[in-house]
Amino acid sequence: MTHSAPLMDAVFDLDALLTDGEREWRDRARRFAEERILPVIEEDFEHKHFRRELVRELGEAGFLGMHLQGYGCAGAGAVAYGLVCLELEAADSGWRTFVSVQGSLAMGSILAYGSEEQKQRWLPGMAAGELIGCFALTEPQSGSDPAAMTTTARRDGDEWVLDGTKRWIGLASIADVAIVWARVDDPSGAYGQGGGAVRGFLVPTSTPGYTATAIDGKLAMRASVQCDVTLDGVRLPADAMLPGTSGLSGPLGRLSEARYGIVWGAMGAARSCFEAALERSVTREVFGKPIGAYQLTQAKLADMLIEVEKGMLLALHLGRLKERGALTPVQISVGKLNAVREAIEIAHQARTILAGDGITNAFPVMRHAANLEAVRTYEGTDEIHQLVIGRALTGLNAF
Ligand code: TGC
Ligand code: FAD
Repeated sequence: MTHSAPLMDAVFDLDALLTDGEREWRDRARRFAEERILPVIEEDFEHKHFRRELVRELGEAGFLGMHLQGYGCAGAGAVAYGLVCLELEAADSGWRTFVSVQGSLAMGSILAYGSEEQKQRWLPGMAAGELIGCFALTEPQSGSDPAAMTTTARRDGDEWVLDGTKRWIGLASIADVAIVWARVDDPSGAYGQGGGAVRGFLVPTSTPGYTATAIDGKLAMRASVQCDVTLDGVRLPADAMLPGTSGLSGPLGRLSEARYGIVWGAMGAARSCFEAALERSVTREVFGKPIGAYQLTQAKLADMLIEVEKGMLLALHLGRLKERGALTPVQISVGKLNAVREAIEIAHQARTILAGDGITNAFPVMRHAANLEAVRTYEGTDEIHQLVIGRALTGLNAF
């Protein structure tokens, strides 16, 4: 499966649009994926195993919070971060998700909204991979509509008391700290408009009343961990609240960061599927010829290549906008929707070329296809992003 990447690079010459530093980040992530993830991923996916020992190695490689400034983070640009997401997701979406949850959602929340003390306490260890963070927004009855959340934070003297349930929280059972989003129960209004503002809280997971249970029975993202979380009278000191944000714009702002990573990452999964299909098309003979010699196969390969390369060019364009501080949430919705939708189509087309063997784990394609169903749903479903784009086009809110 090696000849296709140079072929693709040659078609659009994406390399020429990158800096030396960006290529170095990409090559480092590609090596990490090839040496540390790919040799074990089929086994981990089969046995539902999250390989925790890789977390420190990801930290040593500089990938955790790599796009953040200070506190042990590398301060890399948006394109370099995107390329790392792409290379990790080319191995498995679960590892790109790890980097997204840890770096963009958890560390990103602390850096953007935390006090200096909170940043010093958590960020260096998280950048090094010594500490793990999670981001708890979704609830059993509020996924697409986080405004419907019912988790509360009640002020009791000098303390906060958190009660509620969260669902689908990545890494929650292995995390050291959870960023929990809750509605403040404080009629005085001292902690946000009308006393019902959504605020973020730093919850050390050793706090009594915090319970995380891994969700079993997943047929996607099997090499990563997502949990149900119960918050039962979780008592926290007054300074557990993130001081720098009040309202839903706090968590939604961090989602924008993670969604940006998916714009690149999904193209990694797509590239992996394309490479597997291309390789097979020149080695598998049917009716006396390689299947790649048939026009129908070539049409599929051509369409796959076009969408991978278009997706990467869009990701690069969004990355350059982000580096200029000009990237908008609507543009991110366009990128996320397109990247995941096309990656799913590419995975399905690749599977048809691989045919019978394509349903086995001798190829990565079914694993990517399954993972991409989760990626399609989290960080805003297709429908949510269509509605974001539709609202921007028409000025009419259809949620
Ligand atoms: P609305 O209530 O009108 O707005 C609330 C405030 O938020 C602001 N805002 C944003 N800010 C930054 N980035 C964005 N993408 C933003 N979207 C909205 C908005 O301007 C407003 O600010 P302010 O100051 O006026 O209060 O909400 P809305 O109508 O804009 O949004 C509705 C909707 C449906 C788009 C939003 O609720 C949404 O995106 N829902 C999807 C929920 C979701 O994606 N959850 C993901 C949970 S985390 C996760 O899945 C992790 S997966 C693992 C991984 O990432 O790998
Ligand atoms: P629902 O909101 O119940 O949606 C059901 C269907 O209705 C969808 O098709 C949706 O598009 C559609 N729909 C909803 N509203 C409308 C509308 N107005 N118009 C038309 N259609 C609509 N969350 C976290 O907080 N932290 C995490 O770390 C995290 N990681 C995750 C990892 C995985 C693997 C998964 C699967 C999920 C994760 N999530 C996480 C949760 C994820 O963000 C939610 O699953 C997602 O936001 C969708 O919510 P839901 O599943 O409750 O679907």
